[in-house]
Amino acid sequence: MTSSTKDPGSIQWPKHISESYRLKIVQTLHKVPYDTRVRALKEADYNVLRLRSDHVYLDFATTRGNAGLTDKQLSALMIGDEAYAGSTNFYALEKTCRLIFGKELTIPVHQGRGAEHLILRALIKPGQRIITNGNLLTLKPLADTMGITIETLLSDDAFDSHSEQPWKADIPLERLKMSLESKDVGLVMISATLPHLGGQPLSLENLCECATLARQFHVPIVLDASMLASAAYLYSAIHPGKESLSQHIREYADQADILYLTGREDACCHTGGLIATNHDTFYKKFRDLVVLYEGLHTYGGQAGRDMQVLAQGLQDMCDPHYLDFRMRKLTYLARHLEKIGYRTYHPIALSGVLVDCHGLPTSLLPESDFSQDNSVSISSNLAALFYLVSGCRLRPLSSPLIPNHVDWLGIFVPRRCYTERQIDYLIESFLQLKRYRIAHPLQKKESDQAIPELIRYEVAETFITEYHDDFIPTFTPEPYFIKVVEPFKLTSPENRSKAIRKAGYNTFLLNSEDIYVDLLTDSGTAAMSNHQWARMIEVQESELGSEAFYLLNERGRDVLGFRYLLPTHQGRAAEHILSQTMIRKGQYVLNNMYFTTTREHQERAGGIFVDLIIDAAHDPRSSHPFKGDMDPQKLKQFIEAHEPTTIAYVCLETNVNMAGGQPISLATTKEISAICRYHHIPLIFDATRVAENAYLIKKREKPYAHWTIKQIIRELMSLGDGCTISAKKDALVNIGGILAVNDPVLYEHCTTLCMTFEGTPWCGGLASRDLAAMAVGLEEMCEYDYISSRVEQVHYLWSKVREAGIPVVEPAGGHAVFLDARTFLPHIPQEEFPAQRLAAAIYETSGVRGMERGLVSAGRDPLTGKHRPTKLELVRLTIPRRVYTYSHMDVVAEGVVEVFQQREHVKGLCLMYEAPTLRFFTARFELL
Ligand code: P61
Repeated sequence: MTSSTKDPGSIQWPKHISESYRLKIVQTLHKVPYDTRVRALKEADYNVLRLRSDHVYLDFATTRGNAGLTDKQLSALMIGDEAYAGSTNFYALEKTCRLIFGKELTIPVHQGRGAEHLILRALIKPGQRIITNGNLLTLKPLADTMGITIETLLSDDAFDSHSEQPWKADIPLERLKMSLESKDVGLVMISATLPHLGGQPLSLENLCECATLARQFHVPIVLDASMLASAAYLYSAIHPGKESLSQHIREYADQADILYLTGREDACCHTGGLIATNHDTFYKKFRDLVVLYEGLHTYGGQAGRDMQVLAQGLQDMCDPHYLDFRMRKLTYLARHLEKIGYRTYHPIALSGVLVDCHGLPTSLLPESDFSQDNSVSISSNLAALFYLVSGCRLRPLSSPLIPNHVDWLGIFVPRRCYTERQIDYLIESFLQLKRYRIAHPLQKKESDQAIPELIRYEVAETFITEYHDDFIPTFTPEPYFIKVVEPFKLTSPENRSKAIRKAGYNTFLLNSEDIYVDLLTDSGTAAMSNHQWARMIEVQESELGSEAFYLLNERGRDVLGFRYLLPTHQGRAAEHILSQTMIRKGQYVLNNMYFTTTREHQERAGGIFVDLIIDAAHDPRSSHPFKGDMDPQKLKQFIEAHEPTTIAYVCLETNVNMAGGQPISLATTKEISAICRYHHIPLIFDATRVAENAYLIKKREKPYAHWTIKQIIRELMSLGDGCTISAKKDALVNIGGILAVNDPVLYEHCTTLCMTFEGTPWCGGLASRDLAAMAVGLEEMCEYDYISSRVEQVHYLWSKVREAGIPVVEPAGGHAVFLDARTFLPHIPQEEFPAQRLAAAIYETSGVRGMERGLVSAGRDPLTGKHRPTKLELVRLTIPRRVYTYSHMDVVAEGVVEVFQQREHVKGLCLMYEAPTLRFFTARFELL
């Protein structure tokens, strides 16, 4: 853990491999009800490949063109140079091909089949043959149209799902030689992997030998490099050594006279492809043809932006960390399917998992012999059944890709798209599938149609015996899939030691590029949704009465119920305006615990901060379900002891942050509200985490179990006179705040201050697009599927560390897991800042960044100048919304456990520097 106690190089961490990226933009995902599925399948003529994608819940029919982009690819989309000729994006693509494949000459094409078309037109004469290792998906229909014969050479092993042979895409050399000797071979076209075999790879040795042979016969060798990174990755796994993934990619590419690819596989693009070569004669032929079929040789039928995205995607694909995770995920899927009785194809590669339909659990099929009944494959039937049961789409595989005697159902896992929980849903669906039986198998409608995507089926009578209700998985899959990711890396233990020392043992002072999983805060760190982005792009920018302001106003009023709304640039700005407007010097402000910025603004406005939270809140062990509640007795006593007029207002924070993300209850808040109303004391909410609070009310407060999240929020807010919100939390935006009140006079005063400190009252210092994102975020936070998956993810981490015996604040809160540093590090006295030390140690060990919430955060008493006493000495592991997955949570838990096991070696800190206000942000420490 620390450099002084353990050799950093000896740490084998993490054992879990999680995604090498965090989520940046998500796309909301809705389940498709059973009735819709029945209708949709019928409309699609029982061929799942004909289904509309919005009728599909999770789509595992293909890996092509549906990956999550990296953030750099997204920005590449924005720097499209759409010049007709000589676009800068073309030169970027050309440069990338030189760098990665060592090919000097590049021709862009619209996608892979555009490349195949040009290659065939340019290099094959009528009557000649092509030898391949069988990647026929797009090549076969093309060759058929052009009257060209294709000969597939593969060993028998390739179609044996039990054989563990690692190089099933290899061409048997003897057979290649014999074919070449027949003199009519025009091209050898070899694919680096075979997607219809789950992505089985070609070995570098076989490629070298094929290339040598082909050259002896003066036949060009063409490499389909669409999944070259995958092949090179699998090659490195079998030949571990010093060479990097990029070096292996280059070695494969060096063997090819011509290389081509679709950008829609390993490069994770949605369109685009290219041909690359070092041979001028080939290049000239392609250049002459590309203008005819694709576009000019410097854009080849792609928008400038798509060439830039492809260039970026090719660079991104050379990072092995993602492939490590992908391999692990596919292995996990295959192992689990086998465990529940399905036979899968071996070995596992990087396109997907194939289920062998000849080895299915017998219960699934009709009692009569399936193959005698009809000509439709079992996999096509099973795909239709699977869709009906789960809403998920899989791909039945058929000839000519695979021989007639095999029948596989492919689960093609899109890249960077689905989470492990969604894979779990898929596995669970396979389990559910066993409850069904096909009653009447599918029949082909037209006998002549051979293209799998276009075939139509019908059923004589009912397709399945009986439908059982939709199953409810025991876990919550995320209600969104991934659209854009932000890659990150785990730095070395040495780097982390250096970084934390340089940051003065303060996690606020670390650079984000040194962080692995960043749990510093849930503030402004959410992944926004496709809907938020769409609105952001749609709205017109204006600081005077923008449409986005009115949209925000309407949504804000709908969700919160207050009459007047002012946008502010973030939460503390709303607190500033409110405090300055409502507090007279010397007045009390009564709170349920404190939040740093809130208290600071109350005190700066001349207020006297008072904490009236229930006692249980100060006890990390207490499992009181509403530890955020203010104590009504304490409130009454306070009012009795002081005049109501001495109280500026009561401020109730929802899901109290410093108490551990603990909610307030509706029952107690009703009491507090009644007391306030009786004494004419305004009640103001800090509604920053009101949706999480509402979710916990729904779960923990019986009378509201059947209320919607929005109804609970409205009920809660109706008890007060206004609220401040940092929209960077529950409202799912990266910047923004809200001040909302009912009183028109108060609103007018706030408006004036808003104008002075923030911006016009129609923008609050924000861009109109930020208001639009907030408006959509306010709605999204009320969606039950979203908020439950969000809070349940927090609970998952909480349970995981708790089960490992680590002291945490009880019960689980809404936004973070709080470690009790006093119990974790009992040998460090509070004056030596155990929570600060623990946050630093967790970072040093695991790259996970948390935040101190103890003595340092509490600051000094303005009167005595001493540290403010605080019972809670916590480290907060705060989970950003929609950003991390369950796999990341596993890695975090593992890191914390690692520190726990070494805890007695951890020493305290001494404070070296502190700022006069909010010292925790910039304080510096040294090890004792
Ligand atoms: C956080 F270390 N919270 O939790 P602003 N009210 C509440 C908040 O949680 C909150 C604000 C008001 C942050 C950011 C942060 O000491 C710190 O939009 C309940 O950040 O201005 C912010 O909203 C203020 C972290 C703020 C801190 C202050 O991570």
